[in-house]
Amino acid sequence: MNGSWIYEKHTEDYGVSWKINNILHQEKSEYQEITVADSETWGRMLLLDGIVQTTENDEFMYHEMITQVALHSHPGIKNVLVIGGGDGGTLTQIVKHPAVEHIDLVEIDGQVTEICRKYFPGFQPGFSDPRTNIIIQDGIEYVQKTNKKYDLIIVDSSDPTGPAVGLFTSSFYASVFQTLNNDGMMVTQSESPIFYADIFTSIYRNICSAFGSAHIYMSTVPTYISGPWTFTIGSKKHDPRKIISDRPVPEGMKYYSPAVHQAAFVLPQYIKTQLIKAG
Ligand code: AG3
Repeated sequence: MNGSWIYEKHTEDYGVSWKINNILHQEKSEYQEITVADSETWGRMLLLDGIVQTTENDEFMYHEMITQVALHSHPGIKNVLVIGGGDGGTLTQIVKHPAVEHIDLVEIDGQVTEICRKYFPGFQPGFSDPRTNIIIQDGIEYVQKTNKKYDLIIVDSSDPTGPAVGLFTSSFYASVFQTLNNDGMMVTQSESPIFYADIFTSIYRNICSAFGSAHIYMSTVPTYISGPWTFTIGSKKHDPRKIISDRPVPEGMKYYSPAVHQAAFVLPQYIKTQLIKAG
């Protein structure tokens, strides 16, 4: 296959086309169709059930932001749990912090991890770090059953269809709350505020009801439906908007900086209105 297009359909009247050079891998796992494509503009791309999950060239805009904000606002992060994130991009950001002692990554689909290890060399540092422990299991079941407690839980899921549906419910956030230490923090990717407006507001409501409050911040990810992307934090104690001063920013950040950290919590008016309407 040479120079063909992948069409990513989002709604009845909106879709995106990606010109790709090559399909490097495609298979149907127990849970989903996994595709690794090679494109001129975005480099290698991972698609699950036809939806772009990450690309070599803009992954930093997502992975730095889903990790570094919490890692720079919680002063005592030693044990981290990542739910989803089987591509290794989130892991690769976390291991940049020497203060982190242990990371459990719970991914439902072992094939995603296998394939990404092979095709995304940029995510190798996360997989090969001795502090990383990969568990192939349903994240919902894991937080219901585990006796372990974490300082930080990151939910790096795909959209709320297929295996990820349960990761957006209030009962899941209640289990996450239970699985955190007394000053623990959680962050989840919370979708496009435009194309997933209902999900985005329901995540906010559900995290508020589990944690008493929730904090939203944003990034822009060109390869996710139209760009604007949200993250939502539930925190038992620490204010995620306050940057701790004694944790150095890892070298080589391409998106995150303390100034970006602060600015990311400033929400556009249309989003504030959405949240007010949602109650
Ligand atoms: N995490 C978020 C993917 C969301 C993509 N959604 C979309 N394009 N409609 C993917 C895993 C990255 N580590």
